[in-house]
Amino acid sequence: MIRTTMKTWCSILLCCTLASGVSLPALFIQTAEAKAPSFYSGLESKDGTLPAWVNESEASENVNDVQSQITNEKRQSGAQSLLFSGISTSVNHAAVYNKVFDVNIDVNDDTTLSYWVYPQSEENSRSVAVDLAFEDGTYLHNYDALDQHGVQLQAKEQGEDGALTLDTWNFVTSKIGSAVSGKTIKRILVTYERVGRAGSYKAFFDELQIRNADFDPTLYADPLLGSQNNKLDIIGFGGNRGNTFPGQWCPSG
Ligand SMILES: [Ca+2]
Repeated sequence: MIRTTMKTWCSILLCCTLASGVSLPALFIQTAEAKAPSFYSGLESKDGTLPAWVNESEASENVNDVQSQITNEKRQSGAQSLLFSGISTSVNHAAVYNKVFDVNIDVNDDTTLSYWVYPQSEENSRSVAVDLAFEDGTYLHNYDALDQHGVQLQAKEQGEDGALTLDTWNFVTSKIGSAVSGKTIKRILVTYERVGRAGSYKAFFDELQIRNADFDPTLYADPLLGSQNNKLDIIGFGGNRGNTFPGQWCPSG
């Protein structure tokens, strides 16, 4: 009787394994990997990873009234994001580098940097990016790290290329390991740099993450996947996908 019962349970277990074995292991591995970014902040109090510096520039040229602070004015997910704004006073060159997060992250070949950015209203607002300060004194903008569109992940290049759409959330990701593997990240910054246009800029950043695993963030930021992402319970890819890629995309989630 006991043997019959055990055989029955074993058969049921085997059937379940065979029925689900094709997808579950892959799903489990990818989900577990995705849940462990080396760095993540949605700028929410519950995250536990909040800015170490507020409104603090470590380099600036021809930019006044610079702010980099948490706000509830816009958000890609949760209730808050990081406001980054200022006023360029020069039609020549203007740039500012504001430090935000204090970190200690080793970069390997597979490391990716990802974030959402909302450039608001003014053309100057496109000329923003997340930057990284390394232990050796160099910055990510010194290297040829490219975003998913092939544009250098540097504020000036992001603005000149026009890859960022105004007044909506844009997802930006770069496999920075291809350019800066072996370095150690000490600070995460937000930057503005523009040539030839004075005036104000204002942008919001949310869902910053750095991942050291072989992982393609674009798979999870694609609004076509919609609620499927939420079912996978992967953090760092935002909650308002319906507004991420207006025009060329048709959100389903
Ligand atoms: Ca947020």
